[in-house]
Amino acid sequence: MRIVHLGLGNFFRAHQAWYTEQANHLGAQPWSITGVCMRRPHLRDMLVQQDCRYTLELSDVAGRELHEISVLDAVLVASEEPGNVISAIADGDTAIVTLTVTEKGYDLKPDGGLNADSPNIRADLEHGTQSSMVGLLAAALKARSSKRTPLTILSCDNLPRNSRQLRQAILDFSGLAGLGLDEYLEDCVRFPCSMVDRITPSTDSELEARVAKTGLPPRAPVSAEKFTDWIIEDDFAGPRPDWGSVGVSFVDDVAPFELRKLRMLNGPHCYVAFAGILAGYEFVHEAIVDPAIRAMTETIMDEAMETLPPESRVDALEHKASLLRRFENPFLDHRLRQITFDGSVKLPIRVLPVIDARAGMGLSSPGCEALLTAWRQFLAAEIEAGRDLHDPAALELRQMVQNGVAALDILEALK
Ligand code: CS2
Repeated sequence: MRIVHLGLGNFFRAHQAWYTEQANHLGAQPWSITGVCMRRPHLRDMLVQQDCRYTLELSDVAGRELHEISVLDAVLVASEEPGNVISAIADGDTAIVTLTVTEKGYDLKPDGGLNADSPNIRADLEHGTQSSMVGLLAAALKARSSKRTPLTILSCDNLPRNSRQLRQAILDFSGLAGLGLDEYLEDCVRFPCSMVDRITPSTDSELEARVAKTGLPPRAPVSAEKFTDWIIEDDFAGPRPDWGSVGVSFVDDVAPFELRKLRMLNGPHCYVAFAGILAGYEFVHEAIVDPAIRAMTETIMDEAMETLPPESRVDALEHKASLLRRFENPFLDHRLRQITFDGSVKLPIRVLPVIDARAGMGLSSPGCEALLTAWRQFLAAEIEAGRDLHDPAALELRQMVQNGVAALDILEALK
């Protein structure tokens, strides 16, 4: 059986590919994964030179170890060959489509539903192309719908109700493009939500040099922490790899886990990144041992914790300690700058709901406010230094920061 994965970034290669490889080692039925790079061919060009294999380095505070991953059977590039991606998804051997295309890859409106004004979506609707992820999936589902074969579509991005939001975006697209997918989706396609967790830095030359010394596949290695977690809503349309035997949890409701992750890990992570860069650090493990940054990070975690449903708070203190230990991992070269990207998309998901929930409880949120201030200061410093703002709203951000607009008002204006 096969999975088609959209978004062949480092996170997928450290997380879902690793789980599937482990499940294959247990025997039973082997699964393969066809990986899809959404835009650039560079990764495909490197991976095909080593038979789609690559090296994964895992680390914790005790050190590093290397693994070879061989679960990919092919790599496609959506921007060059959308037809082949559509055929791979439409193929009867494909039972699951997984995705890691980052928050902005979903082209959602801030309050949910498809953003039909986004340039890629507009282009796909006007010209019948498949330049957006939603347009590509809709075309593949259309191709598959004639045989009405069941399919599971599993989002692995840091979005609340990730697969459910994707389903709505596809339905919206189908309505606007007149594809008539509603009945097929209702009857045959399941969209389980999932919570994914494994800190995965971008590849750097030091990692490449470490791997080059071994006999393992040298190109495009990935590093990640040993810690990993994957919680999936138990709602599949057909078969799945034996992920349950290698640590994946299947649950009725992912929401408490996803809330805890977004609010206690991802929100504070953003603070460590903005404040850390402003203080002159390069890596997460350096910034988190700075006493002032650590104290404020803990405050943000505590504020987040108080907004969680009771079932997610049971082991919250232990959870917080474990998050801080993960941030301290000295063998993981996780650059702060990587986390600063796309702040205008991340903060409304990771931080604003905490501020709103606390306001509803009559509580103030000094930690979250410090986080937003750090973001605003970071943006101002980047503009001052003449650097690119890695953010889909870069133009608007630049203008508002230069006009002295406060962080909360910036986020409000971007809604
Ligand atoms: C990070 C995440 O870059 C970021 O925004 O907060 O990628 C984080 O490392 C992962 O979600 C951890 O699972």
